[in-house]
Amino acid sequence: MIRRIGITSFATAGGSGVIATELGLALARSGDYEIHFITHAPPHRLRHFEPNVYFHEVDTASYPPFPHAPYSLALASKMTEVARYHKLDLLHVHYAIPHAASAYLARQMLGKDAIGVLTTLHGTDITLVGQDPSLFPLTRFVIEQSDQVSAVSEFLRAETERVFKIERPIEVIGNFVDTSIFVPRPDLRADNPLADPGIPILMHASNFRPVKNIHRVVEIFAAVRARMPCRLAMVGDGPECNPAHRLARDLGIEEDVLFLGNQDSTEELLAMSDVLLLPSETESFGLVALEAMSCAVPVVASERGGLPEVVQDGICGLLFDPHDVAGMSEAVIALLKDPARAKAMGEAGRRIARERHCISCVIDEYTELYERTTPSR
Ligand code: GMT
Repeated sequence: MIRRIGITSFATAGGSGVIATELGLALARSGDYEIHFITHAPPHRLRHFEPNVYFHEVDTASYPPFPHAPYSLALASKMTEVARYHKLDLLHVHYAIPHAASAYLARQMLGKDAIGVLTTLHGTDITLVGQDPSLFPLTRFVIEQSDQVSAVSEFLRAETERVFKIERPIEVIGNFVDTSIFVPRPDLRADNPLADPGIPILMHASNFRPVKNIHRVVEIFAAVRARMPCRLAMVGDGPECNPAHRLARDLGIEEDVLFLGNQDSTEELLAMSDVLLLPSETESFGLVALEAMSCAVPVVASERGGLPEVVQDGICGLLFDPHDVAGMSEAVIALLKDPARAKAMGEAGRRIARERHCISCVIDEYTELYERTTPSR
């Protein structure tokens, strides 16, 4: 019997939206699921028509007395409507705030027809946003009220329990990567459009929020650039983009830093790079690190959060305190000067991605959780 799942996430390029969309697509392709994306815009990775996949756009009414358009309420209404008319079996919401709150409200509105709610915690919903005093009680409430809860790393589970004093069970289901799309590309490396032949590429990809420590990326690059020719490619956009631009100019390395903005083909860009830099203040999982590993690119990253669960230190990457610019730049220089070691690390990363973090490795964990997700009242 086909199961009908409503999936809500942010529709932007961030990791939680990517995981939500790719999971929905994989479930729909299995033939056992009908997927209804309920989001503010078409999900970023929903590029083609796929059978068994539907998109329901949330319309937000703006009206003069409202200080802000009430998106969370419009989302709850849409979830209720879609659940009723498409006979959904459950709602799977990604990122606690506001999605789990809207799902809670939808479940109440459905009354005797209530469906189960699975909430997947992704990171900043727990480590940053949810801890804002204005949202703390609501975040705790919706985690308690969801029928099932999952977190993307052991770190995030422990942090959720510690910060919110949560005692209910939280399943850990890590991020995954499509290892047939994120592949090593010797063809792109040989004829690299990002730099002249023989010039190594350092890459950073994120949403350029303060938590990503973007200034450290530029400083690490400046230290490496002072010792050898190389280029830095910055993929993505966000509030720290302009300050990073200024810093690159102030450090006199502007000409070697490419700010590429948001790009669709992360898989190609990562495959063109020699090292991925991810010195985040914290990172619940670090999907882009996994995507780089799948492309056989070594990772120099922060040792914080869930990153050590993904990037095995010394095996497929090197981990440091996120403010250790000297340590990270020396590590990058050592890797660039020792191609055999960089290659071995890249190959180890790809092996780990394939063995532990491929979609088929995690899809059963989600479907088992779906089977257990029935409304609690
Ligand atoms: O990294 C971001 O700020 C985006 C954020 C999101 O919600 O899209 O990413 C979080 O979720 C990803 C998918 O589970 C994780 O891989 C990222 O590590 C996590 N970001 C942080 O914890 C900072």
